[in-house]
Amino acid sequence: MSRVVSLADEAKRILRQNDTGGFVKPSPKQYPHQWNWDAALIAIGLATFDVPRAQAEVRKLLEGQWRDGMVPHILYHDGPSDYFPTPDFWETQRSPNAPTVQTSGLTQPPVLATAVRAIYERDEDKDRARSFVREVYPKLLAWHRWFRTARDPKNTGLVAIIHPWESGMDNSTRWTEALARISPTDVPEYERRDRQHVAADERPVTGDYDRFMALIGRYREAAWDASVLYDTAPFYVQDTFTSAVLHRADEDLMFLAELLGEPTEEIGGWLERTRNAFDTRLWDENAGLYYDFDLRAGRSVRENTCATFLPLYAGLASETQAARLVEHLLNPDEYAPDEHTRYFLPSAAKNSPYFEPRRYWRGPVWLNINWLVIQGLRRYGYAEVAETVTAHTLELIERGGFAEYYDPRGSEPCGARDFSWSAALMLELLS
Ligand code: 2M8
Repeated sequence: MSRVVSLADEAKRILRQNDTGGFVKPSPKQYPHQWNWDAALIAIGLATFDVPRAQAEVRKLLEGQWRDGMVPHILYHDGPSDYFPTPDFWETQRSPNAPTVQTSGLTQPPVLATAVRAIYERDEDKDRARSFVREVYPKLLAWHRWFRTARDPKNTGLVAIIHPWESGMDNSTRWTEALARISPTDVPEYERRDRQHVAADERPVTGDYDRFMALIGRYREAAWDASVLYDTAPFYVQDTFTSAVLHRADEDLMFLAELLGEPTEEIGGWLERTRNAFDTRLWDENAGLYYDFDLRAGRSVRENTCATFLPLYAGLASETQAARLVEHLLNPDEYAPDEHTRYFLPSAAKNSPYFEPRRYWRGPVWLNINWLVIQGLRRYGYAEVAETVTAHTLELIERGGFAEYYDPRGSEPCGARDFSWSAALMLELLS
């Protein structure tokens, strides 16, 4: 059997194994519920061999949509498990917008419209494909509108996140300073469970985890009301990553709107405003990098992480900006392999004082990030670099299995194993 066929078979086995029948868990242990961007990325992979199953994954995620349009970050379809936070911890019933199924009170990077377009394009039965788009389109539009009202009420073109978990890159080095300003004194009582299945040095340190919980404590007191949180949330950051993912998803939403003959002016306005804001607020001409903007501190977060490459994926960089980003990517002091690291793409620059090669989002390689960056490099014509990152991605899987993340110094798997988005995105890469 060829190398590619056996990897693909193994990836499908993992997706089937993690399928509860209702949704696909991110991994057999550690993450037993449905997560927002995991579900979208998993659906992209499922669509390569089972379109109806991919559609079902999207429908299941949309069951959790809040009345104000937010699609939440965790859905507890089957009640509590050994995962913490438990469904009750969020106290989301305090909000009049919460849905019937129990969910978290946060959101996550909006890959969903991109996934719906991918499912549409893969589906050979175009009647079925179109009626699926017709069914979910109003829900996608409502979510994208929610981002603009709840997370960018001043209409800057950049959406903010109120918790590191909303970025999906929960423990990124770019949150270090913003988290340090949060007092961990009013931490709600809680018992951490994320180190039952994963080694402690691969998970966030206690001080950071306490702050994650302190933020949840504050937000549930505010009944998860976005207008209150705009003024009071201690963490409020215009995140390059989320805004870039949303911009790309707006492009895909525009495609879906045109397909259905729906109005497109509103989406066109979002696309334009975000494009301008990336240049004026996030691009740093001296550094040649995109930096997040911390609205509470009133300044840029000058941390170099893999998030800086997302404007390539979203088509937000000019040719010149793209060339400068690729210089950073190929610099061995930052991201490229050297005598210390072997694989693309460390999740934080290696020369950051906060870089840690094994700790969750502070240095390890994540395959969803590699996949997003590969799309971006291809979009800007850096085919050879994209090929190199692809080859590294496949080699990591061959050597380390379908892990949640990998130590870039070798190929040692870290975090959870049999990880669904790693399997799903490998299928997409090979297809
Ligand atoms: C990780 O996040 C959860 C909290 O949402 C956790 O650590 O408990 C992150 O990597 C996040 O991006 C991901 O969606 C989730 C499930 O894979 O795990």
